[in-house]
Amino acid sequence: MGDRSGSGAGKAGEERVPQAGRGHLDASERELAGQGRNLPPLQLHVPEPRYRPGDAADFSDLEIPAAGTAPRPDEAADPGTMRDMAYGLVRVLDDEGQAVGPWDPKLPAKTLIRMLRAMALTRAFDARMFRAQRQGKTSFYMKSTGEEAVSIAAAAALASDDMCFPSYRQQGVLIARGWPLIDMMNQIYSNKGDRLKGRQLPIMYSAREASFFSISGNLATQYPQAVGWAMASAARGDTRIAATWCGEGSTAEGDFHSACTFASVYRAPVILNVVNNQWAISSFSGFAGAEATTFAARAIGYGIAGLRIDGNDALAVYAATRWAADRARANGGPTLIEHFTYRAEGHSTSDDPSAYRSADEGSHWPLGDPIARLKQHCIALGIWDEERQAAMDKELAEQVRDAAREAEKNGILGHGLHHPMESMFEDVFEEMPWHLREQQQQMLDEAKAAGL
Ligand SMILES: Cc1ncc(C[n+]2csc(CCOP(=O)(O)OP(=O)(O)O)c2C)c(N)n1
Repeated sequence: MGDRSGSGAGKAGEERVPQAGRGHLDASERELAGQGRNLPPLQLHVPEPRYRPGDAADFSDLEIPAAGTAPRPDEAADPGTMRDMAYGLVRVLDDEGQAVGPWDPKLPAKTLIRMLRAMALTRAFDARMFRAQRQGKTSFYMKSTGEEAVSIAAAAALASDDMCFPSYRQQGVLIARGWPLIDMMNQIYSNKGDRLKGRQLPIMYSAREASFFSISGNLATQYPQAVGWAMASAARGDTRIAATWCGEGSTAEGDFHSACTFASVYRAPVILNVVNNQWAISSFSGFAGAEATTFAARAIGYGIAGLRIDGNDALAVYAATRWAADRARANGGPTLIEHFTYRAEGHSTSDDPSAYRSADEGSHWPLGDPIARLKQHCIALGIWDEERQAAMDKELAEQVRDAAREAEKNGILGHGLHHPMESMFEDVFEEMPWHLREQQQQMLDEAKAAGL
C-alpha cells in the first residue's frame, strides 16, 4: 500500500506515488486520480424491504411459476446442465390441491396423512410452548409457523438414521422422528429432566439417538460440520448421508461458503438446505443478497446441483429431498436446495415483527400455508375431510397439553427443580481437570457457608 498521508514510514529520498492536489501530476496521473473527469459521486446501495409497518403489501408481481411446470432432471445430472433449476421454482401442488407434473412423488395415502399429522403436531407444540414463555414458564422460544413442510417432508424423505444438522427452526425433524415431546419440553424448561442439564438456551436440542445434531447458537457452524460428517461417512464406506439447514440470512456467514467448497471438492453425500423465509430477524432477504440472485444459484459457482423449490408445498419438499438423497447415495455429490417460504410469525419470543414489516405481508404471501395446502390435497384425493382434520387438531392439542403437564412436574423457570449446581462443571472436558474440580469445590463451600 502506498503511504497516502505522505508522512508515514517511507524512507527519505524514496520515490513516492504523486498525490492528488499536490500540483505536480502529469496528464495521465491526473486522469488516474480522477481529476478533470466529470464523474458522478459514488453511491452505496443499501437494500430496503418493499413494505414497512403501515404499508399494504402486494406480492402480485412475484414470479411464481405454475405447479407442475418445472422439469425434473435425472438424479445423476451434471450440475452444469441444470442451471435453470436454481432460478425456477419446483411446485407440485396446484391451486386446487392436485399433485401435478414430473416432481409428483406419488406418495401413498398413509405417508401423506403421516406428514399432515406431524406438521399439525409441530404447530400445536409451537403454540403451547410460545404460550408457556408468555406465562413465564420458560425464558425463550422460537416457532416454525409456516415452515413446517420444510422439516417434516424432508424428514419423511430421509432415512431415519441419516444425520441431520439443523438450525433452531427444524424442531419438525425431531417431531417427525417421533422424539418424545416431554423430552423437548424438559429442555425448554431447563428442568431436572433436561438431558442437557440446563446448560443450553431453550430449543437448542441435542438428540444423538434421533440422529439430530446438537444445535448451536452460532449461525451456520452446522454447515461445515454436516459436510465433514458426510465426508467421514463416505470415507468409512457407510451408506448414511447428512442433511443440514440454515436460514437465508445465515448464508452470509463464511461457514456457509467453506461448507460449499468442501462439499463440492470431495463430492460429500450431503443435502444443503437454505430456508429462505424472507427475514433474518428484522433484516429482509435483500441483505443476504436476494436482490441480485437466488439462494439456489449460490450452488452454481461451486459446481453443486441446485434446486429452488416451493417450501410451503410438502410434496415439492419431499420430492426434492428424495432427489438429493438418491443422488448423494449414488455418489453423485451434494445438492443445495433453496426452500422459498415465509416466516409467518416473529423471529422469537423476544421479537415483535410489527416494528419492522407490514402486518399485511403474511396474509398476502402467495405460497399460502403448508398445512392448509397438504390438507386440501388429502381432501381432494378423498382420503381426508374437515371433520377428521378438526378431530386431529383437538387430539394433538390434548397430546401436547398432557406432555406439558408431565414436563412441568420436572420444573419450570424459577421453581428450583434443576440439575445440581455442581453438574455445571461436568463435561467441559471428558475428564474434569484439577482446576475445575477446585472451582467446583469452592462453589460448594461458598454455597454451604451461605446456608444454601
Ligand atoms: C454468528 C452469529 N451471528 C449473529 C447471531 C444472531 N442471530 C441469531 S438468529 C439471527 C438471524 C438468522 O436469520 P436466518 O439465517 O435467515 O434464519 P431464520 O431465523 O430466519 O430462520 C441472527 C442474526 C448468531 N446467533 N450467530
